[in-house]
Amino acid sequence: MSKTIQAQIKGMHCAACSGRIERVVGGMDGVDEISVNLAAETISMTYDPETVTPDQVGDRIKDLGFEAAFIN
Ligand code: 9UX
Repeated sequence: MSKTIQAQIKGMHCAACSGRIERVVGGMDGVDEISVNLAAETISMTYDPETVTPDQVGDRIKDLGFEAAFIN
């Protein structure tokens, strides 16, 4: 059963940033869908909690140079 959550992203200021997050997170195992809202600096992500956790996604986002705070 997939879950959908949102995160606030710190440090995402242009379309290259959002594209990088979209591509890298979208390529992670267990991530079904990600959409990035550059203006709001948020992401919405649908994922399989048996395969990947928000913490793991947050770490990957951190590797890219951003901070992710999951909201729910
Ligand atoms: Mo844009 Mo993002 O010039 O790390 S790529 S702000």
